[in-house]
Amino acid sequence: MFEKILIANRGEIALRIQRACREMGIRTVAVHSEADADAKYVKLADESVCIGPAVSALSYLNVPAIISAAELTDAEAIHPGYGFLSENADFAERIESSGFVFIGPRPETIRLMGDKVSAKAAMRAANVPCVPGSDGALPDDPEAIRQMAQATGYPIIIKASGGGGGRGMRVVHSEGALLNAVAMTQAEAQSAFGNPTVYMERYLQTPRHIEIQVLADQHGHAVHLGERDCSMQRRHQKILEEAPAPGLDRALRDAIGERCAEACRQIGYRGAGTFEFLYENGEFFFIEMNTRVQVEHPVTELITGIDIVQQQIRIAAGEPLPFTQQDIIFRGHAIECRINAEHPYTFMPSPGRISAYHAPGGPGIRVDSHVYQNYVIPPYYDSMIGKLLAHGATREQAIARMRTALLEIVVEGVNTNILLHQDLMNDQNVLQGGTSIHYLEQKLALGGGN
Ligand code: MV4
Repeated sequence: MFEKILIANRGEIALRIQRACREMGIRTVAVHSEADADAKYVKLADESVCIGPAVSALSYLNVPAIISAAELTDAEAIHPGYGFLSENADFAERIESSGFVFIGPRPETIRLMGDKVSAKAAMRAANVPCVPGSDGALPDDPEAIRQMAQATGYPIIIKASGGGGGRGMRVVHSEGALLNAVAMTQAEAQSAFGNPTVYMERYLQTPRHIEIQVLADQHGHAVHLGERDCSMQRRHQKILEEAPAPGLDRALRDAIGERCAEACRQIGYRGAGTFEFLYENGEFFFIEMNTRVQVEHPVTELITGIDIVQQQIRIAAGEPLPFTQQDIIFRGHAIECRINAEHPYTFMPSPGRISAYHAPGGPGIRVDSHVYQNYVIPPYYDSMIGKLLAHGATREQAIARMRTALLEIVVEGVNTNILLHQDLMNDQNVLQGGTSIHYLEQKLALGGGN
């Protein structure tokens, strides 16, 4: 096992990784920007290195500075967390060519999944069900595009191969708008991603966003840890996640989960990963794969009892998975509320000093956060200041516990979305479960009430 890991991230996930390391007896190196120098999680690490000024491009995205910090501190492996450089194949490659271990998939796998056309092709080849469409890059011939759209059936969606996470997409409702939409998406893709390649899919109108968590070791073993329902989102920012997905048939979950695990074996996947699906009328359609640990991973940890970050580290160190699929038992229900420093209904970010802070507790409650009273939220990074999770024997119990925790939690001095979460935990449609990806935006457009 590694003796020392460098954590190339900040905030709650830097603390989360540090906790996993400490539990395993691994020393940690925190790298931080000038804006994060005084954060308690930085002081809590065994060593810390300032890697640049506040702006991310010069610090958390500064590859030479991070590799220098690993050399300086004699770290053996680098954990990238989520966001920042976590899905940057060049970063993973530079780490490995500098003699360190990247805690994540092989660079070629990151590259394969970063290109959405090649990701879909690989998944289709591995028998993972995909959204019907062009099955590859769109051709140049306008007539061929027209026929493809006709065969796919309107409405369709044009997506940039270099995009993902909601960037570079355009819905087309009829043939008259087709060729212009393709040209516009290509032009945007070229300027945003340096790659004009676009592809076509049937547009699903009211799907849910359900994702499958997987773990794969370097010895050909892979398992799935079930699904998470992440449909509650606004502008591609998830706000609440839960597992299991309400109303999803257990046999269907096992079947799609096993397809994902088998796909991992086929492509030689390594580490933790997430298969993103759209789910509509009882059918799963693969859209993208994420090759990092996700914000919402604790929801899965709560229902499986498996520490996903520890498993990432063990896999990177070459250990075999310590369990098989049959050993994985799903217990109860878990919900996560992302706590953001922002206005609950306008979503305007609200950085600044947290003047009063009280973390909730009690049975089934977990708080993943790096903040504390008098912590100053810097204005340079995203507005998530922590995650509040509730686990219960049933969905009803998890919700009741979450409702209680949302009444206990105190975060003063900045605006937060706690009120929105309180509202959601009393919303009849949320209580029923199974709302689509459009639910929150529709609810907010109606004025936020029930
Ligand atoms: C779609 C779709 C409907 N049909 N693809 C948005 C994020 C990116 N990962 C894929 N996205 C979508 N792809 C087809 N064929 C609807 C979305 C979508 C969405 C997906 C997941 C979560 C939130 C979303 C919000 C708007 C649109």
